Amino acid sequence: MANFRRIGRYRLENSVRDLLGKEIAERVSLTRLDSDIDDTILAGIGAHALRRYLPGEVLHGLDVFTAAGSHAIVLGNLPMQDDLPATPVDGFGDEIEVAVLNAVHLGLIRLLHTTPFAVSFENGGRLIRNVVPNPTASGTTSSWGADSEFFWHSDNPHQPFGPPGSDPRPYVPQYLTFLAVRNEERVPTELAAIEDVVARLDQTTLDRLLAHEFQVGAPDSNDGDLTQPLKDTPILDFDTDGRYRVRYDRGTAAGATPAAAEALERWYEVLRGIPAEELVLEPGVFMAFDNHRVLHRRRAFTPGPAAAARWLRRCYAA
Ligand SMILES: O=C(O)CCC(=O)C(=O)O
Ligand SMILES: [Fe+2]
Repeated sequence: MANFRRIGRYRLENSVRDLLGKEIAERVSLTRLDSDIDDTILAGIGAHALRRYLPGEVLHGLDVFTAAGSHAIVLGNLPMQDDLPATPVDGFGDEIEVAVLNAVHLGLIRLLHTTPFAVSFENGGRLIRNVVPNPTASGTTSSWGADSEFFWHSDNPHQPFGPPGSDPRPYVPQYLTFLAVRNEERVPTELAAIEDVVARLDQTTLDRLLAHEFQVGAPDSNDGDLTQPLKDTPILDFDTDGRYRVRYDRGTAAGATPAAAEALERWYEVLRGIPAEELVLEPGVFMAFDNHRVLHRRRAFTPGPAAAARWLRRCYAA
């Protein structure tokens, strides 16, 4: 069967990585830059250096990503810091210590022509989510979990889709961006294109998933008392360009009618066999994907020693 997944992949030469790292480290060393207070300044520093050193082909790929409607973009071998702190397994660390990472990450979000944002009901309202094996989240299907599989899902699917050009915060985030810091466990982040799922559904199931007969709740990562489930909503619908988009989390989606529950069961069976991209995000890899048109998954894993455990940095963008 055809495969609809479109992922742009790029990797920097070591010489480019080193020039970029040197310039950004110099620029951020003069002041104390925090991702929650100084995000615009960090983005400016990062974007300037990236525009100066990235090859034209990579700049072009970033430039057209959102307009082209690709599912994801991956850029490897970005500069890291020599003086990386221990993995903040309890969720939060000193953001000032990772200013180089933040300048790279927020600079790339700017080159995508998107705006980074945080939501008040998750991650303590902080801009960057440390995706780490947090011992307090064990047994939960959360980006802080490890021992449970985090099955195919979209992030914050309990929110409605927003009209283009809105304040993104009350809506399903359109883009998820990640900068990988550590992944010695080599745990992949898997991506599946919504078109590949739809192509494998029978017509009855597809019609039912488009009906306003589902309830979709907030994931475990949300501060429970601050969010409400969305009711009488479809799992699938169409964006303003007529493309399918999806809102789903196995743990929080339920059918409100017997037919809807049955369709959700069929959908789950199809997802279990869906073709996917398995991306082991290594240190220095940036990845962004369209959370409206991509489902993602992370399987259960055994974390390495806490200080060097898997560590991705995630930021929503729209
Ligand atoms: O750990 C991963 O690879 C992805 C986790 C996840 O689902 C998320 O951060 O939204
Ligand atoms: Fe997620």
